[in-house]
Amino acid sequence: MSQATTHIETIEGEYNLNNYDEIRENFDWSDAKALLSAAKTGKINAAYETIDRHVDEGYGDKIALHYINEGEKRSYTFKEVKDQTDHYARILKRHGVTRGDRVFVFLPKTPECYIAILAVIKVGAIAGPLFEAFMEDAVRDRINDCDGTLLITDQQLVKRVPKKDIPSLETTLFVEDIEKEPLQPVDGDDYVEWVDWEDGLIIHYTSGSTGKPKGVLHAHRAAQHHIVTGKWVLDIKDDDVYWCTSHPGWVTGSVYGLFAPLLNRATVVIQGGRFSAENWYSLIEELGVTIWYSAPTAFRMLLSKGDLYKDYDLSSVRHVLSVGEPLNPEVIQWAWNSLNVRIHDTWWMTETGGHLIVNLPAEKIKPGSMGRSFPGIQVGILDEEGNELPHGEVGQLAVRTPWPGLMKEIWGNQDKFKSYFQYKGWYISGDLALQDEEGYVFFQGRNDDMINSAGERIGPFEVESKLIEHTAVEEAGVIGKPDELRGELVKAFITLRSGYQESEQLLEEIRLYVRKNLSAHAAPREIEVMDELPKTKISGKILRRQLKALEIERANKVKN
Ligand code: 6R9
Repeated sequence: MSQATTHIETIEGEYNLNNYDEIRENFDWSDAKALLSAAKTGKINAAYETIDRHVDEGYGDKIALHYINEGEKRSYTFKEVKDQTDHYARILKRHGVTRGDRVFVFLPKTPECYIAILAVIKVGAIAGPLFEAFMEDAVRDRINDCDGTLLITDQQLVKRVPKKDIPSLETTLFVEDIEKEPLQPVDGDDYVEWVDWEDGLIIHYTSGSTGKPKGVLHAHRAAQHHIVTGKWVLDIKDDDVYWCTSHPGWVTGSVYGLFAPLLNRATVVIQGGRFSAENWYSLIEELGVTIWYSAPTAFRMLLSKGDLYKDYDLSSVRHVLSVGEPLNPEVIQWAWNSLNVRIHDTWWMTETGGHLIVNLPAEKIKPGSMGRSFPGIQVGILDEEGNELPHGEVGQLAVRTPWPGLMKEIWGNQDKFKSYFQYKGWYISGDLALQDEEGYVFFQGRNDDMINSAGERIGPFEVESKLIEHTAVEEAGVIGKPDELRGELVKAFITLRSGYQESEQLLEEIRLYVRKNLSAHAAPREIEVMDELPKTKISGKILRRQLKALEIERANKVKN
């Protein structure tokens, strides 16, 4: 058991005087709904709630977005974002986009990416944001799976869109062209399509341990979950400058990079370009970031830069959060000692649509734990029969259904959808965990073969499929190898076809093949050639668990 005994206690009254005991006690999801203006009407539009509403309520001049990328800096007020989303919406409508259509957005982390997503939602269509590093296969599989009809991209990324293999795709729009068109607001024009709470909002493709990525569809009702967790977990107040480092192609980037902060009228920072400790620290200093949401790998990268933080004034930061992978106590300790902040871990998944296990500001943090269930959420640790286990025992991490952010469906895959709900009244996460007497939950790993590298979900099957497409590869088994910086790194065990000789050059070629066709983050960092892969006797399936055990055994040998 990895239960930690040392606590960093609360910073009593430092910045947050909310009475969380009272909040936990009195919480009701109807309070979350009441935060939305749509609560008063039968219909909703999450894009309206996110942007237009604030303009209607008199905050049009407030800064909604700051964009910063290698010296380039732009800012947009809520009114400007509204006008821009109207502009995009007008063009989408001109191209015949209607309620329920799947419209993909394949753009780098720029204001146009955020605006495009919001415009799609505004006209009642379902937004399909794609991560900017995706290569041809990843793009094709996703758009094909849900028959996307329109794509918003740019002249660079379109090179990775194999249009001829995507029959449903009728229209491709380029931001360069959209931006060139004059903004022509027609008085009285309104592009907001009022939809039902159950209507589709956004579709995120995410990996599991088998098969291709699945399309997790969320409904507009999730806005209740977004707004209330933005208020209590992100702790957004009116003068906050909020920065989430994730791209909206990942669920953290859409829910907590876009919806939750803007629903709460925060000023949101969008940082373009790659990670660099210097750029990150200077961004915080320059824009006066107050709330910062990132991932353990990023924090570990900053930690590895030693005293660099001392060169910057980071005193604006008052609240820091983490998600996506286990947050090690060392990192919490580092942030506490060097940056003088606590890192608040949060646990949730693409499928859950919003935070479920959290550390509320000013509540006690137990390093090593992911926190406690959000008010209104009940966590259970279940055995293999679906019975609840006592405190301290490791089992399947489950959550009582339903809650507003919970996915609506897995696109075109009822069986997969049902597999999350095999025990009546519970959602099964696929994670293993234990819970202590105070309700703190301690992550113990995955219950399947899914890989988590730098907080990103990678399906071994997808990588294996790509590997065996290479002419030299006979068979492949892909696992997450424990790694200090990234949590896990993608490691492939392969056998070679006869006639091929192992060489550095060949392995590099295979690696680049996956990188070029699938994506950089899924490409194996290590490839090991074996004479034979371990397999089950009966079905001949590759035993990933055995490969993983081998790696863990090797790592332990090095340590001892
Ligand atoms: C939001 C997001 C979900 C999986 C999840 C778990 C892992 C997420 C974590 C964490 C340890 C945390 N995970 N948060 N593990 N501590 N605080 O990450 O969604 O990409 O769908 O990944 O990530 O294994 O099941 P997603």
